[in-house]
Amino acid sequence: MAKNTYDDSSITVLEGLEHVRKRPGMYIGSTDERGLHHLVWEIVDNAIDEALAGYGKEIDVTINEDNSITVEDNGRGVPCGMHPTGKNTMEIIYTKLNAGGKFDNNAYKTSGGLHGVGASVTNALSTYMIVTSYRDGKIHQIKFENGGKKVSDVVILGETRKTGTTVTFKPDSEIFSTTVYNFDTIKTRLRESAFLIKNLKMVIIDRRNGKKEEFVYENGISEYVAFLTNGKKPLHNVAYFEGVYNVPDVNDEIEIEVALQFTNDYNEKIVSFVNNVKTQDGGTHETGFKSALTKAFNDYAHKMKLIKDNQTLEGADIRTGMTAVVSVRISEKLLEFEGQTKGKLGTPAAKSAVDTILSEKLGYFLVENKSLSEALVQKALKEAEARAASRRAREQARLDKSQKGEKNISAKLAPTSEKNKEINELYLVEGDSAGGSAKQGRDRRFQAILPLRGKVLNTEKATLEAAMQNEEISTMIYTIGADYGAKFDLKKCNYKKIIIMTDADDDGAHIQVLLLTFFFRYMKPLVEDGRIYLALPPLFKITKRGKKEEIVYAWTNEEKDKILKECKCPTILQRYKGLGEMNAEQLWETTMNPETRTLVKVGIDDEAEAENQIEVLMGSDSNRRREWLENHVQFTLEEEEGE
Ligand code: 2B7
Repeated sequence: MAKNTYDDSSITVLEGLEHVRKRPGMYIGSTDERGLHHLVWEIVDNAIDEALAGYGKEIDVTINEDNSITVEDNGRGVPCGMHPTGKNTMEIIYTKLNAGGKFDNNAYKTSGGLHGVGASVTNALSTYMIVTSYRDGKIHQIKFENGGKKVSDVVILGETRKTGTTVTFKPDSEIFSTTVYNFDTIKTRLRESAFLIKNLKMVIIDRRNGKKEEFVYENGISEYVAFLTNGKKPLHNVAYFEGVYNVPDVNDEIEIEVALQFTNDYNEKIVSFVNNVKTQDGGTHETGFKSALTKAFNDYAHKMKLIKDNQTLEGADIRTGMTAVVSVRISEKLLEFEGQTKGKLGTPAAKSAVDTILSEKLGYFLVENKSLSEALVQKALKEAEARAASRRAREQARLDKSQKGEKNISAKLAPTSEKNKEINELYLVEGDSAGGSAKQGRDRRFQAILPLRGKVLNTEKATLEAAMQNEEISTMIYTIGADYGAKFDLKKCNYKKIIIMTDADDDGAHIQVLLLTFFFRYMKPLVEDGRIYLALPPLFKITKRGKKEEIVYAWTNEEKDKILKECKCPTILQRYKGLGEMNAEQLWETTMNPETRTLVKVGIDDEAEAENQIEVLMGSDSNRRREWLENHVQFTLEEEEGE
């Protein structure tokens, strides 16, 4: 190379990082909260790769008071010798885009092939970055500022006996719409990595408030599954399978790990990973997993004569109530991703790998655990029956009612006039009269109304068969159009929002809870995806009788008092006892018009806690319920407002 290489390359380096600043979205997806956290993942992934290479057991992430981040590992320390370009290797790693490849030598890179863009991107989008390498007995440090501009060359700060790397950076507020880090987001991600890499200790410290949490799991994904099913009633201890698959025709192998557990509920949850990165949309490894599961159960059921030769168990029926984690490790050269967000594994050999290894090992497992296996086969059969019963019940109800000339409940559905799953809303409305007003008041283009009669079935107490034969329940499943349990498919859901609209009284609250229980038990992804809402009808209507009559609404006592106090003219106060007291126009204006209504989005803060509360509050053990209420609810007498 010519003598002026140094100058030439320093110019391209600058251009590289400047391009990152110009088009951050191209490198980190977005400049919102997600992008902000991406900066952390880039740095942490390098520390994880170092641990995977066999160096370092602990990674600490600190959110500093000023929302800068410090990541620390105890690996070998970033190399800090001279690079052939004449620059220090530390400088290259943090200023050159995708400097990766040249330095790493582990087979399965954490972020390889996925979104991994390298630590230099974090540097480019930070107001400063300080990298310290503890290596060869010395402390080496380099500093950057203003989007990756080197402050000075690597300096030796002193001697040390430890090894490892520390990186501190502060995201640039000119790039990001927010620069406030979220403890829970980082915590969840670190915990996930700790589950995937046995014995790796992950620590998060929040200097803004002194919070600190540590995660380390010697049983890896088995503990992950136990964590996910915590609070549910498990039917057995977590089962764990692992193996190495030799990929035919190429000199390469795929490592697989699967952990699974069945519980007595109706949801299916499969979480999958490739090289420790979550595959949001599944892919070939998940396909291989499902295929092995279906095969192994059918083989077993046939062999043990639990089903007839010509009968088969359907995969979704088997998977009902199952929680599984599938983790595969694949070399970079076999990695293929699909889909717009690259969240789906495409590598064909990954299907064979999981399918082959799991078919064999699960086959042994089923034979070794006969009573469990038989119970699971019976559970799958029951599931199939319930599905058929649900179909029959809907059909029968339709026939019965059409004979009597009555309208069947699905006929009570007022559908939307336009078919657009991306915006359509389904209102589940308590009672026929409110249903009538809602039908009149709605915007029929995108709002569908399903009136529900009386109390909804308590799905926590009812058997699966009873639930599926219940007209309201089966109609909701049918109307939503995405099936339930293991067969539930969010993509098929006909509505963007499902809105529960009840009276603002005790009965209304009860119906809300019953419906939420149903969604939580049978269609949990709807809740997780944030599609379930509660409508908030106003409590008061205030008619101001000034020169011109004006009607205003209040949602709380405070609001009402304020309106009454501030109004200079006579008023008429009406307390709404139910939705039925509102006419169509009022219902639209206060509760259904997207411009003026208030909706509460239902979410799950703490999965295990939610499980437990539903079981205690909705289940059949009245002692536990009483105990919980005594410990958690303070009964106070609230002064009833004059009407
Ligand atoms: C692909 C690049 C980024 N790297 C090494 C070696 C160790 C090492 C790193 C690191 C994040 C925050 C604390 C390899 C790899 C660069 O080459 S990066 N440790 N930790 C890290 O970034 N932590 C390495 C071979 C021999 N000796 C050291």
